[in-house]
Amino acid sequence: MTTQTAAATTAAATATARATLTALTALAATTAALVASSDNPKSPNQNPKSARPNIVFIFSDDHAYAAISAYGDARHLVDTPQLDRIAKEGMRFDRCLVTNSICGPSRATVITGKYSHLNGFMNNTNSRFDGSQTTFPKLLQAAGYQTAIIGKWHLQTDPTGYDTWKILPGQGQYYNPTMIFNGKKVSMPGYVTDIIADLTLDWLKKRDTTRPFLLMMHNKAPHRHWEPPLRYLDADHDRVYPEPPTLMDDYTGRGPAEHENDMNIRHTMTDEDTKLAKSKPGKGAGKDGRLTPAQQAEWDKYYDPRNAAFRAANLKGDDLVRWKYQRYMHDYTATVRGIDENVGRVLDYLDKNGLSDNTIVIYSSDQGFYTGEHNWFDKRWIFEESLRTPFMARWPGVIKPGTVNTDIVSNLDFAETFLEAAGVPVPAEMQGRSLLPLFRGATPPDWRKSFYYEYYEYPSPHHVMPHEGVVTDRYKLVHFIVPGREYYELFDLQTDPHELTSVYGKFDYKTVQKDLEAELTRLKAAYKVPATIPPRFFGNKSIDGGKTGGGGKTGKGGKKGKNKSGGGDGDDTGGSGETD
Ligand code: SGN
Ligand code: CA
Repeated sequence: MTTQTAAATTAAATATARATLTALTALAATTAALVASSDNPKSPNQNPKSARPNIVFIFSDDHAYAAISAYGDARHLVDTPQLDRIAKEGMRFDRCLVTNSICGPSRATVITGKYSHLNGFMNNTNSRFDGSQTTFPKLLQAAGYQTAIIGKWHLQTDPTGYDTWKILPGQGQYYNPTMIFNGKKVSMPGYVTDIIADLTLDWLKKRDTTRPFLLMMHNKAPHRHWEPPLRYLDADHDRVYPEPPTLMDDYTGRGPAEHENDMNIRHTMTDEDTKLAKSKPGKGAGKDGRLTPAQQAEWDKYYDPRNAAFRAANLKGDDLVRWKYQRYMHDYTATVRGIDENVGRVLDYLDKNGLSDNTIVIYSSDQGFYTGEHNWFDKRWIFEESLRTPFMARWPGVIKPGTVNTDIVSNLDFAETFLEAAGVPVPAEMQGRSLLPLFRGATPPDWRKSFYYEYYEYPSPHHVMPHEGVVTDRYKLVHFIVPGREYYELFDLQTDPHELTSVYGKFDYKTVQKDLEAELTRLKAAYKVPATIPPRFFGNKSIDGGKTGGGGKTGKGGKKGKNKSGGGDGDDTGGSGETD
């Protein structure tokens, strides 16, 4: 069910693209070692057409598709002209589903091409990435690619498979962050998204122009606490953002999981989130208090009068929720503006230096995110806003500009896609499938029609009950798996697009339910999901009375804990990790 916006790819264009790609793939596969030296050194920035493509993989943290204008959300939260360039000049995927909707697990899936239960990174709490396993950057590196990751990493152990790694420890900080450059701690003045782009451009300028490259530019933004570039504080001119229809959701029609969550605007959102919190004594405002006095003054100039007006209004109940939603959207979209501008700088560099033709550019996020739908922020759920992540790809000559794909694709497919594009064989243990045929506009007839999802981290942060499920183009079967509290929900997205009423057990859905239950069983066997989920997958001690030996936090969301590797978002970490 692939839809092409422009009246379908012409046969000629497809044939040309296919022929080019077949030639490319064959060449790269057979002459991997030779290709590097066969690149034309006289044309340093223009990889010859015969060379393997470069890959610029831009990733953000918690970027909702609703906050990319190319995705056309009815609220039109923000204009993202630079990100939209990728969709306009390439392909927008409308149903890119993540395997496990939180950060570390998503990133581990992306680099291994495997589900969490096999790559060993099940949650952000007690998982540590085993860097000795096979990853696509390692395979590209072995095949002669230069490999670099710049920005957020969040897999606790040091990156492997990258010639250059310049990462943020843990979650990283927005202002004047600490970074780790190939193992060395460095203090970086400035705003995190700008810094990541500066380092990315710097790497591009200094790279070895005789070899193809994999460059992963991984933003921290727009992660909580949504701290904006100061230049964008007033960018929306106090716009009143339209509310999502489910802002006041009371979870009627659904089970205990939706009622018990701790990620809602009404109760969970803190004064740090809304910027009502006071500056830290001796430090600046914001979660990490790292603003300089001059930056602090800019922050105060924007927030102080607005916070005073808010306090004077003494809002309560739904009015208070509405105000918090407005502040959230202001801050969230301002951080997105920072991403958009900086992605534009990188695209411009590629264009101006003759690199665009032979470079695959990907934009995606580690997962989707709630921008007020169901009264939520955060992610984790199998429900649409967190399950679906933005995914746009540009590859001139292969991807037809302005196309849209609605097949079920996944972050499970990224590794396989990059490997095939580079002509590197995809290891049999990888569980996804290369998207190259979809890039060419020719979805194979046996492309997946159903998708398996798993989520484990519980109870903290955010108290979202672990669940697994199966998703098709129309239905979603959810199985909540907290030991002793298991239950199912079933949603029909055609009649209930906002997933408000479970029809599990309803007579009319008897056959659908039976089929989906069988499909869930089939997918779990195919993907080698353990028959019983080991308690350590949940990551927290409290779920099984302390037997899991999790390294992290207990209790409800928002409370922070530290693990041995020196947790926290601060610069006190000795390694690459932290608990959340
Ligand atoms: C922190 C956030 C949570 C968020 C997790 C995981 N709290 O714990 O809101 O769900 O990170 O995010 S905060 O108060 O520290 O911001 S993830 O993107 O890394 O999965
Ligand atoms: Ca994330």
